Amino acid sequence: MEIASIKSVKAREILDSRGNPTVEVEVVLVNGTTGIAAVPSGVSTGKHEAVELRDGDKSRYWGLGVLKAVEHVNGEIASAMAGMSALEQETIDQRLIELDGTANKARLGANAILGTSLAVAKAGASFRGIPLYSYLGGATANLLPVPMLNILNGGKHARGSTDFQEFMIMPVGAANFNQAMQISSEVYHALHKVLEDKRLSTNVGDEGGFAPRLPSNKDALELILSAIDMAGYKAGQDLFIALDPAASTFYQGGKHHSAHGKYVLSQEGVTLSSTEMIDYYVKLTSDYPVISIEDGLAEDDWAGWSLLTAQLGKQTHLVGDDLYATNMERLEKGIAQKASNSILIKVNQIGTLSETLAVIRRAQKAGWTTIISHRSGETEDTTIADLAVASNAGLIKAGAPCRSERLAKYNRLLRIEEDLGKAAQYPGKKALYNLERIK
Ligand code: 2PG
Ligand code: MG
Repeated sequence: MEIASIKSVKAREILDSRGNPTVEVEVVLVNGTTGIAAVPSGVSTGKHEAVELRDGDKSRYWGLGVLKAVEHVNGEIASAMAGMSALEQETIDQRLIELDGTANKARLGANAILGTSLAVAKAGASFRGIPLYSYLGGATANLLPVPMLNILNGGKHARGSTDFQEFMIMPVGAANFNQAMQISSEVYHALHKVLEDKRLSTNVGDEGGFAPRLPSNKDALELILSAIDMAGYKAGQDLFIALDPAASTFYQGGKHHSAHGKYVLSQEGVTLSSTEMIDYYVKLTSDYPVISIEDGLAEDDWAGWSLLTAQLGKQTHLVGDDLYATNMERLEKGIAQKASNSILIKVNQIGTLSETLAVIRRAQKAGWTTIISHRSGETEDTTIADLAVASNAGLIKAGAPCRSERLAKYNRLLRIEEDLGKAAQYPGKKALYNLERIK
């Protein structure tokens, strides 16, 4: 047997940042090299995502246990992987897909499959004696991403706050990633002060951003502008604002005929049609330095997405998250219908590293931008930081500069920047290269 062959694969149930069970996988090669990876988990999950297998046994963890997925790794998956080379990621991932045999990884569980896929990649990198980002991206992987930091949480991540799920800052004016984190942390702490001064809550939501009770999304934007100003920066120059309304979470009815569905902003007390929702964004982007809107419309409102892109696509990133679910077929449909100009990438939406990389490459080929993303339920695993550099994505979203499961990713990027030394590049505004107002 080759020394890079897989000797054993073992999974265990660990807990994520919300205290819910998730899968961790450990791969050991014949020469003793190991790779370990933990799987993230979302709460505003799209319906087109690969299936996260949960036990449903109400006597444990309110039904959220992952012992079945763990069993699948320790049994079927471990047997299939034994003897395969850890250096052939695509062959490994293909084998996992075939073994599962379903279109959405429902049989073995996308959590079981992804944990294995990522752990094999880490073992491979470690076998080669190089960092994961260069193992996956080669010598040209030197682009640090512009971080998109979710400093104000609402929606399903902080009930009682805003209707929109995420309000992010993008420090495009920084000279490098290190400075990007400094600016972001300063603005985050200025926001804390702004909230305190207004006697608003400084408690945080699932992704470490503040979660004050606010009457409207505009109030959140005003607070962030005040914070940017207080920290001594210029909005629209040093920092842009990005939104993830996660519109599928407030979209109601008309499932198959999106034209009949409604967007219900309950905090604001308004109900909007798809076209009215688009008008809302047109107004918002003209009133505020909002450069990016993720999931502005619902996951099956294809007609609305094309309309939104026709109206705002030259000046604003329109990012499909639930819309594409990191799925190649859905991405192809989006490219054909000009449904957006950017895609959010989440490894657990699709379930293997190779499929994720293929989706990133396809989107880049179409001239779109790609944002590597965490989930609201995270662990100390930092794979997505390496993935962002490996794929030259240029953008990452990993939550607020608060809570260690979020900082783990940003801190990993600080180390990568140091490791790359002079070769490291920070794109700044160029990360938004496909927008006319940036050129
Ligand atoms: C999103 C994500 C991450 P969740 O909607 O983009 O911020 O949330 O992981 O809960 O789906
Ligand atoms: Mg989203």
